[in-house]
Amino acid sequence: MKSNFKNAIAALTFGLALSVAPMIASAEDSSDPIIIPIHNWSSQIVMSHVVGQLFQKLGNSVEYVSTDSQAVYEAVRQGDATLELEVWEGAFGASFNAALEKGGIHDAGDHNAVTREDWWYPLWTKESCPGLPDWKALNECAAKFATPETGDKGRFLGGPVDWLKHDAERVDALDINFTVVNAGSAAALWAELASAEKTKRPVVIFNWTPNFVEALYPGEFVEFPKWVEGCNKDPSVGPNPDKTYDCGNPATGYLKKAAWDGMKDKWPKAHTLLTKISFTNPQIAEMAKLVDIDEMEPEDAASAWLKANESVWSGWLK
Ligand code: TMO
Repeated sequence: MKSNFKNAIAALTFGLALSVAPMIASAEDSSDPIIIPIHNWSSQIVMSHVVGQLFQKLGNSVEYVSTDSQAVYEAVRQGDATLELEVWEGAFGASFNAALEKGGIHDAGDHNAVTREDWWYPLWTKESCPGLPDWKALNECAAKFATPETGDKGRFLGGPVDWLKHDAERVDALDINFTVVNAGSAAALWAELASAEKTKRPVVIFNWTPNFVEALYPGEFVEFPKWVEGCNKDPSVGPNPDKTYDCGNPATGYLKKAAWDGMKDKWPKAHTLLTKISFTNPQIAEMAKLVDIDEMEPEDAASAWLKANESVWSGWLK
């Protein structure tokens, strides 16, 4: 009786092994390169290389492609890029949602990180404009932020145009006495900050967290009317009944990963790894720091980060 039972189990196990084997064989990842899009801020570039190097540890090949940070959602939807590692709610939530609605892209899970992207000032700015962080103080102090370029209006130095596209609409909707000037690169924002620091000149620039900036410059975000769902679409939402964008960005935004729907079938192992990946605020700030303060090349920063943080990622490869 007992040995019959054992035989039955053995036969069952053998049968299972036979039927499972082809499934495992078909679950091999394609040898085609996984296309990883790279944008124009350091944490995203370093994180892309960190994850690319993890894919390589699985045996995958990867290719990095420089891509516009809004157009990338359409590229992922079409399978031209395989994934996106930093979907920031404030800057990209709308483009991501639009692509989700069209189909072909999916949410591959949240990072642990909580994000914020908005108008920001280094703390010395408050001495010239003590009503901050309330946004209404910007109007009282506009002249202190004026430059030859902006006349008697204050200057807000925004990021490159592919990040947040609606600063000018917000200025209009909230009737802020400021002009939006877009920086050509993230580096131009940091150069402005370093230059302002020399004479403690008041400045308002675009900034975000997690970032390396918090380790170098204490500062605060301007508090605009709180973000509410629909503020960017429905004029009746927010304090100005006639205009959209009359609110700040989310103060506790998400940071998501996204993937092309076809990734699950073409690179199943890499896709499983992608869904497990989750970075924290300090980890992402560190990735930015390696490039923006330590001046490492992104590839080298990624290798150094992986070497110093094996306990973070080793479990994800199992
Ligand atoms: C998209 N960014 C993180 C620079 O705000």
